[in-house]
This record gives sequence, C-alpha cells and structure tokens, in this order.
Amino acid sequence: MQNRDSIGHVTGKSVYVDDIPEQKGTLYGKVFGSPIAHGILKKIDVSDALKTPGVEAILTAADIPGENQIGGIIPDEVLFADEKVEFHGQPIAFVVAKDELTARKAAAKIIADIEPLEPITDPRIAKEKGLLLFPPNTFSSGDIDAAWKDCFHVFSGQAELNGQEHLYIETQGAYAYPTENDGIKIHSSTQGPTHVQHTTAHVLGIPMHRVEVDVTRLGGGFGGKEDQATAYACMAALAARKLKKPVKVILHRMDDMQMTGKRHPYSADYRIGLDKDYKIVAYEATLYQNGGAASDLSPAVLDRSLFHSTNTYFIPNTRITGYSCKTNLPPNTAFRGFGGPQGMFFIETAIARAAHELNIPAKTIQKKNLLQENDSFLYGQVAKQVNIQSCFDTLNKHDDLDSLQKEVDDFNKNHQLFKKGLAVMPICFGISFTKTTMNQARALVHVYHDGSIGVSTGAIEMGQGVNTKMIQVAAQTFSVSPDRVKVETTNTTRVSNTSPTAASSGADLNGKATQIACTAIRERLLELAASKLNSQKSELSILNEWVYQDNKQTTIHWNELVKEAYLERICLTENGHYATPVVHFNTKTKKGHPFAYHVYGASAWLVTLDCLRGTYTFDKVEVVHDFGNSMNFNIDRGQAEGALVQGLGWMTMEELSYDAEGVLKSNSLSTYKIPDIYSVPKELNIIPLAANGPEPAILRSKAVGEPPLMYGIGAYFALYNAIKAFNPKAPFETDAPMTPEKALMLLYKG
Ligand code: MTE
Ligand code: LUZ
Ligand code: MOS
Repeated sequence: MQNRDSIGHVTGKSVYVDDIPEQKGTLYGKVFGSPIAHGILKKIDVSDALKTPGVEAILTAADIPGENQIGGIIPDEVLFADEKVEFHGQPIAFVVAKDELTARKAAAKIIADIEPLEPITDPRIAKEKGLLLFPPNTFSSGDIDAAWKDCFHVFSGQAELNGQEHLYIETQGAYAYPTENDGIKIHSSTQGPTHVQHTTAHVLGIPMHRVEVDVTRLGGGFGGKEDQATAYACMAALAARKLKKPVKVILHRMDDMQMTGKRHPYSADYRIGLDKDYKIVAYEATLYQNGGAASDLSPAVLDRSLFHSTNTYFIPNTRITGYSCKTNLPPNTAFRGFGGPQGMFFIETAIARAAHELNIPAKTIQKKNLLQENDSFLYGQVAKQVNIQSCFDTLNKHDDLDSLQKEVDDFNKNHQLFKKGLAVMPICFGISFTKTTMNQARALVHVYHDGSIGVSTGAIEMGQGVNTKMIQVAAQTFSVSPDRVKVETTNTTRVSNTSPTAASSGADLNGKATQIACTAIRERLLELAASKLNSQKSELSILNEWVYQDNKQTTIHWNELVKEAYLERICLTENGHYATPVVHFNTKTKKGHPFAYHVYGASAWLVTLDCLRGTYTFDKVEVVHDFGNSMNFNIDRGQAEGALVQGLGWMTMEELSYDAEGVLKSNSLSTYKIPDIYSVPKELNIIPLAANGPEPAILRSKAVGEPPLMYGIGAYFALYNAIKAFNPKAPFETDAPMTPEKALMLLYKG
C-alpha cells in the first residue's frame, strides 16, 4: 500500500501547525531567550518592549498561575527562567503581538539584567565539579575485576562523540485557543500529546480534562519533539488563557537550533580485554553524558546507552557506568536511537582500537564475538531469535566481505592519493520503552453504519508512515478495502494517557491496540452473521468484504452486515487496549527482560578518501536488515535508508559547535552541514533478511524507525581505515564526527 500521505506531501496539501486556518484575532508569540549561557537573573525590564504598538502582553515566570515547572522525568526545568539563566537562549519571556514581526521587534527591546557566571560546556569538567543532573548508573555482568587477568590483550583509551541537531523540517510550534467551559485546545507539533496535555495543565494550574491536544502530523520529529515540543505549547496556552484569544508560536529556524536540545554529546573512557583467539573477555567503560542544563529525558537516554553498550556481541564480563553531567547547554534530549547509538559507538571504538593495536581487521574481532541464541545480555535478558549470524551470512552471499577487502587492498596498492576503506557495522537494538509502564497503547475504532471505518490511536504521524500502517492493520483485521479506513488526528480526548510515539514502538503498540479493537467488532459482526445464516460463528469469516462460510462466499456483504448490526443495536465501536506482555525490569538489580524483542542487521561500508583534500565519497553500502515480515516494504525501506543517511551525517559531517561561552555557532544551515542527496552512498542496497518476525511485532513486521541509524557508525570506521591505508602512522584518536578537516589532519599526523 502506498503511503497515505505521499500525495498530500508532494502537492503541498498536507497540514502542519502553521497551515491550520487561523481564527479571527489570532496573536503571535515570540520567545525572548537568555542572551548568555549562565548567570543570575536580577531584573527583566519589558517597559520599552510593551510600548511597541501591537504588543498585547509580555509574559514571564510571574504570570504562571500553576507551577513554573516542565521537567518530564525529574522536576528540574522551569518554563521561564526565574532567578537564574542556565543556557544561551533559555526562555525568559514570551512576547505576544498582533503579528510575528511586531513580536520580534518588541522582543529586541527587552532588557535582561543578568550577572554573568562562568559557563561550563564540557561534561568532564562538570563531573569534576560535582555537577551531575542525577546519580550515576552502572550496569554490569560477570566479574570484571577478576576477568582482566584472563585477558591476553588489554587496550584502553578515551573517545569523544559529538551530538546532533534534529533538523526536523517543521520547527517547534503550537497554536492554542480558549474553548468553552474553561477549556483550552492546543494544536501542537509534538510526539507526545499527553505530555503536552499534562504539563500544560500543571503550568496553568488546571486539571488535564480542561486541556485538549490535537495533532495532525509533524514535519519530522526524530525524538526532538518527544519532550521539547511541550514548552512552546505551554507558552501558547498560557498566553491564550490569559488574553482569551488564539495564540500561535512557530520558532524561527535559528531560534529553534539555538534553544532546543539535541542528541547528547558523550565522552568516554574504555578498556577492552581479549583472549588469544580475539574473544572479548572484558569490557569496561565510563560514559560522560553532556546533559545540558536540565534532565529532560537524559536518565532514560543514559539507560539506553548502558543497555546497548555491548551492541550485538556477547561479552561475559562488563561494567559500564554513566554520568549525566550538568552543563550550560540547552537540555539535550531524545534523538533517533536514544542513547543506543552512543553506547554502540564506544564498543565499536574499543574493538577498532584493539584491531589497530593487533594489526588485524576489526571484522575479525566483530565476527568472533557475535551474540548467539540463548546468550544473556548484560541486563539479564536471554537473547532469542538472534538473527545476527544470518544477517552476516546473507551479506556475504550478496557481496563477499573478503573479496571486498581484497578489492580495497588492490586499489590501495595501486593508488597514491586516493585510498579506500572498508568497515563492517552490525547492529542490535532493543524494542520497547525501557520504562515498562510506557509500553501500552489504546485505539478507538468506529465502524459507521455505512460500512466506513474511523480509527483513532495514540500514534503520531511524523513521516514514518505509522498512519498508513494503522490503516493496513484495520483493513486486514476486517478484511475490507483500505479505502474504507480513515485515520483521525491524534487527540487526547479520543485516546488518553498515551505514551509518546517513540522508541520505534509506535506501530507495534498502537497497531496491536487497533487490532484488538477491530477484532472485537469483527467478532460481534460474525456472531450476527451466524444467527442470520443459522450457522456457527467458528465456520464464518470475512474475506474481501464478503462473509464466507466454510471458505464459501455467502450472500452477506460487509455493507449489509454492518447496517444490520446497527439495526439490531449491536455496538460498532470499540476501545482496544494493549500492554506489551512479558516485559519487566528491576531498576535495583538492573536485570530483567526490558525488550519485547531485538532488531538485528549487518552493514558493510566502502569509502574512497581524497588524501590531498580530506574529502570523501561513500561508494557502496550493503545492508542486510531484519525487518521480520515487513508489512509495508516501501515504507520500511524508506525508514532504513533515511535512518542510515541520518547516521552517516552524525558520524561524518554534522558538527555542533558551541563556543566557550556556550553559544551555538553552528546555528543555521550555512554552518551546520547535513547530508543531502550527494552525500548518500552511490550504491545503497537494503536487503531484507528472510526471517519471520516475532509475535509482539505488529503483523510480525518488526519496528524499524531507529535501529538502522546505527549502521551509520560504519561510516566513521571505514574512513578511519582509509586514513590508515594512506598514513600507517596515524594515531588512534577517536573524535566523531570525522569531518573532512579532521580526516585531513589525521592523514598527515604521527
Ligand atoms: N521518520 C521520519 N520520516 N520522521 C521522523 O521524525 N522519527 C524516527 C523514526 N522515523 C522519524 C522517522 C524516530 S526517532 C522514531 S522513535 C520512530 O520513527 C517513531 O515512529 P514509529 O514508532 O512509528 O516507528
Ligand atoms: N523514549 C523513552 C524513548 O522515553 N524511552 C525509551 O526507552 C526510548 N527509546 C527510544 C526512543 N525514545
Ligand atoms: Mo524516537 S528518539 O524514540 O522519538
């Protein structure tokens, strides 16, 4: 089935927050952010700004009727800075005016009297000063202290890993207006409508039922709108309630880049021990997560770094400790992979380091240590349906890795100024929210008495195609044409207490809930058919809109069946509730079964490096990915390709640059380079692994949103190998991304 949104997108008809027809009298908000990264906020002078014609109000912390608090996991984040400012761009005031330009002009006249304090941007310095956002966390397995003496080789090092800007095409925004009975309605570009509803109610000091949040779709989220859409929704709602008028806020791109959190940069110390046969015996790492000024989702992100710190390898003795360091940067947040990519980057770094010292290809170590069926992860879950070996086998069948390596070696022998590099990157990603409670969803399904169907779920469409998948689930469960099914907007009054659409589990959780609701209605319809046909329900089924009895078509069509059910006063609506079975996790012992299943895959990266310029081209990337039984291969392949290229951008060209004062220098698309069509590997083959999906995956079609991003890590190590081919003396230094500048320096270092 074609993606339901594709026509709307290419014709420009798809509706985003800023496209919603405006009500008369709509006002526009502009956020006034802190001009410096750290200081004591002594006074805010808005008098001049208020005199600007067309300005209706300037709201600050003093105008909040409820609590000035928006922290999602830990209550440590204010909506508006009150006594201190802790990052450059931190919201201090919200200017509301008749139009956007007026609001912007007025905001420029606000004077904030701030006594500057020293800003900290480096997580290791923050840690030294005892500035942690929350207590450290450690995962371990085996007996690491005893294990080192069993190691034949031990290597250790330090690695730096930068963050990543989400660069969703639609910037953060919200449109709020008062409704009758003291209500407020918010159109928000959020992945988490319930989070917006709950936090807005808290800030306004009203119960959740007064707040209705509605989402049509997002122009991309990538995790950046899991928590961080909330602040702007709160501001619009606060102003709308105060002024009793509709208020809209849409961030300017440069404000969005400056004010919002990103993928967390990490620094790490690692130590890896191997036996004579290159089996990894021990792995220890200390991670310094750059959390920014408030916790946001950092505790959960750090957890996922620990969960994924052994990637797709079995390592019997481990100890991984993570510190979340409080710095004067915007609070960093969810980003596709959610800490997993960072955890996986460091184990790959440790393996590459060992390979470098032992003068063998990293692949030799990687392949020796692949996870096997019934191995335990460091968090205690026993690995089942482990597909990593078959991913490698399929990859080798498609494009033999040893012959590829030989091609590379031959090329390098015959070329002076261009060198090729090959790297292999396997992945293993756990599917489920690591917080067990969040693994639940609901769907409200109506069958209208003309036979058409309306489906509401908690899932947010952000380009990943979840709405199309929901249509497929409903259509398949009823066995009717997908044209009969409409997916409604995601709305907190229709589907409540939702988890954000995140953790790649949007389709699984909401799809299962939809399936449960549709099944319940279908069973009632079949019961009715049985009474009409004087037969047993168990003999009946619906197939392509006709009722079948013992595999023979009857005279009852879907339309009649539904109409009859209505006349007989049978309920044609159902609310489906799904909670992922089996998952559990003990946060004290750090053991359990947190994931419904894991997604596997293997990739091979081939790059050509221009050794005079440091520039490079990815010639070819081969991927064997475990989609299970993909329910929509066009969508899933698009997800795999998009994620892979986003990972490639993170690893090679996207360079966040904060100066020592905590000011983002890479705050626009002229200074922050993201991949474009020319950065995409010249040849990119996504090959689906032939394997059945597990039961908790919707229609056995595995979650696909985040895992393929981590293939991108292969880009870094392919480049590193090309550098080594040119400059065998290049030191082993890890500082991602490998921009052309950094590649050039390494080509001539040592
Ligand atoms: N694809 C597009 N086009 N746009 C997005 O914002 N977000 C990613 C992924 N794919 C995203 C995307 C992230 S971070 C997640 S968690 C999943 O989609 C969420 O959707 P799902 O759970 O339905 O896969
Ligand atoms: N969000 C979250 C996530 O709250 N918990 C998770 O485990 C998670 N994983 C991936 C992406 N977002
Ligand atoms: Mo995705 S980082 O789970 O929104």
